[in-house]
Amino acid sequence: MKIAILGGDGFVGWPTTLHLSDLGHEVHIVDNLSRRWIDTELGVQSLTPMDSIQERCRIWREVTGRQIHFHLIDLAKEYERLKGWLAEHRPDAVIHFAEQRAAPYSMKTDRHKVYTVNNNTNATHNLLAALVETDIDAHLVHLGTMGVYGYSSVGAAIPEGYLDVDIETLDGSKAQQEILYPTKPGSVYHMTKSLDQILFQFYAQNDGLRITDLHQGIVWGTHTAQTRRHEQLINRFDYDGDYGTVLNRFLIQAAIDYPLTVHGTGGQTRAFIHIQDSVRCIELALGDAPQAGERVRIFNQMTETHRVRDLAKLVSKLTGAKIAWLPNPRKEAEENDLVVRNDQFLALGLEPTTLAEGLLEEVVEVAKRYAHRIDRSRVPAVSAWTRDLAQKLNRDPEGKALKSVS
Ligand code: NAD
Ligand code: USQ
Repeated sequence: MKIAILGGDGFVGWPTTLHLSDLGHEVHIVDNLSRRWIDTELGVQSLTPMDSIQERCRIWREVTGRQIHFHLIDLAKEYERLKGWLAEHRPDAVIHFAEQRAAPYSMKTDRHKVYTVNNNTNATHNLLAALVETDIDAHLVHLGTMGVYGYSSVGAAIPEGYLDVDIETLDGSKAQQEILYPTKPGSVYHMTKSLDQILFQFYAQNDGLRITDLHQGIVWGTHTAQTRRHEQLINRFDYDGDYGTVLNRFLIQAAIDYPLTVHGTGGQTRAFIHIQDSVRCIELALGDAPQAGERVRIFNQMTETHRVRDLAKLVSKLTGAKIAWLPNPRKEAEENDLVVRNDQFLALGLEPTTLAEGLLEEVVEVAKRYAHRIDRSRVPAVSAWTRDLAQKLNRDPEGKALKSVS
């Protein structure tokens, strides 16, 4: 297949690109490299040294003989170029990772909120409109988030996207409807993924676009089978307070002897998936495309759920790291249960990678190797969801005063 990977320079996009190229597909990365610019804005860098995208593609060709093509396009701002690119290349499938994906970054200031909404909703809508306009029948696979469901627990498992409801009609009988599971996003970033869902619903129904939306949990780990093949193929690894995600953060914190930054009681339960399983799920979703006219196919892309404090205790037991119990900068439930259905990927053959000690240790090893690249002052999460929370958040785990970086 000819596959366009939008956002293929990112943390999940790059290993997916390598995985699909390894399987023999013709792969084209389309990316505006905005994530690299955001590192510059924030004054941080990936824990792992990332080469330029062109150099990464050159190394892949040297190692495997396979070519990955790179195209610099801003999906949110360059509609005509995107349309022209699609018309010229006519991909069989499009995988859409190209959004601003950090909840804390999206909540930093009003400017960051505006950027995240403009970037994410325009990128998605431009893509949909361009697919219709160019009359390309590509399977669109989008990376969404478990966060659209809001982690609420009413004592029932979260289904895969849709909910059957009974509605009382005017004559008092019951009408049945299948609706999108009610969204309850917890950040501006998560809100953009909820908006994406509506855009997909409309274009599938109106134009027959074939769309799969993958509601993914928190991705952890760093290496995949392909990124291990050469040190210059190494994946991005975010550790900072905005882009670093909880389990990967705990693992690098343990590696540099930094107290594990648990927000609040650590009673938040979240869904997780290892990066190797994430790329495998995308392969599985590609092989199971909907027909034109079908509703959007929604999968929950996660393999297990964990409570934040349990992860901290696990990492502490494994490494001896101390745990810091910090005021939570986010407005979120202190404690929640989370039960999630993921039957569809299991039925397609996903064999979940769980929190095996070996893989946790692998991340700690990577972090130790590149520990000299870590700026400890960038570890704390300084982005607060409300003004009140910002006032409470004034000390980092090492006792230094915190300031919000804008
Ligand atoms: P990332 O930030 O590392 O990668 C996103 C890529 O998209 C970057 O290379 C960036 O330059 C590019 N991009 C952003 N806006 C663009 C635009 N307007 N035009 C062109 N390129 C643009 O993110 P990631 O961690 O690889 O996540 C990829 C996708 O998966 C995101 O949509 C995210 O919401 C979703 N997701 C990620 C996680 C996770 O834990 N990392 C979990 C669930 C879902
Ligand atoms: N947390 C801590 N300490 C930390 C960092 C986070 O206790 O140092 C807590 C947070 O308060 C939150 C939980 O851990 O309760 C998860 O935070 P996170 O930063 O790991 O994940 P989140 O902000 O939800 O976002 C990440 C990705 C996003 C993706 C989402 C999937 O950045 O792109 O959509 O995970 S999900 O969480 O399932 O919605």
